[in-house]
Amino acid sequence: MALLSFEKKYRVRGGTLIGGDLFDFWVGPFYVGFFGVTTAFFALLGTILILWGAADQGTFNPWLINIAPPDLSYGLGMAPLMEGGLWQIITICATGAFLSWALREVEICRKLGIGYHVPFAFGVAIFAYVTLVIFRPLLMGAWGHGFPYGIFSHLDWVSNTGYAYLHFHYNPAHMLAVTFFFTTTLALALHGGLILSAANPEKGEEMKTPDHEDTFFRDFIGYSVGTLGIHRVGLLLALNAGFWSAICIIISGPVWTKGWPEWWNWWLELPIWGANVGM
Ligand code: UQ2
Repeated sequence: MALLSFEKKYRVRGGTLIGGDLFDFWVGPFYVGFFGVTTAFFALLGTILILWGAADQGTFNPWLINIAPPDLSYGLGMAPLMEGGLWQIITICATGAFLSWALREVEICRKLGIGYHVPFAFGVAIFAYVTLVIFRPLLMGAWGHGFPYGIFSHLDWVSNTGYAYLHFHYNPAHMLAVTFFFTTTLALALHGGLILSAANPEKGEEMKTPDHEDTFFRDFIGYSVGTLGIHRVGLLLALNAGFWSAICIIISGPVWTKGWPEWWNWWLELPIWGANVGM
């Protein structure tokens, strides 16, 4: 079906989660919906507050703008606007915008009758963000544990947080997350390469089929995961990268307060070594 006639067929009312027909329309190519309105509201308000914070800070240099969370002494209370209060409201706006964006994806999925894989995947990214700026600060008793909104300032936060646990690469969940990130790039490189090798031939040559793709990997490693399977593998790898990132930071502080290298002492403390070995 041609794109235009397909869109005419699916661009019908229904499938909304809230608001009935109220915002059930398109603006140009974009579906609006109740959550399109709330996305726009939160994103606009959050952006304006960032610009306000930048003005107060005295720079509009995008590298240097820094919206810092409140001092730890404010605990889980509200802080004055220019002492972390802006960060608190911007965090509410960001979370509101991300959740609205995910729910707008859900409404579009419902209209089309397709699965919820995309909003679910985005939900894992939202989970990782909310873990950093809401769940972990809540568990540690102060909003000041959230990360600052700024390009260099958030890098400083990541570096400082890493050193606070001596060596973050010894965090086992961090190891899993990094491994999933790398494996995701491996899978996407294999998949992108394989598809282009078959489906994007030289001028004058004919496009090859999925059988060619399967056969390449059967010849190569004796196994093909299949054309549907590779997308399942890809989604699984990518979701695990985000998920274990959230786990690796939520356990740093709320569960483990010492250096991460020391966590591995459980290995030395196993009762299988000689009496003169281990701790
Ligand atoms: C494949 C296949 C595809 C693919 C790819 C493979 C025809 C078009 C990339 C090969 C992938 C395998 C063997 C699994 C890789 C697993 C990890 C963890 C990197 O067989 O089917 O479809 O794109």
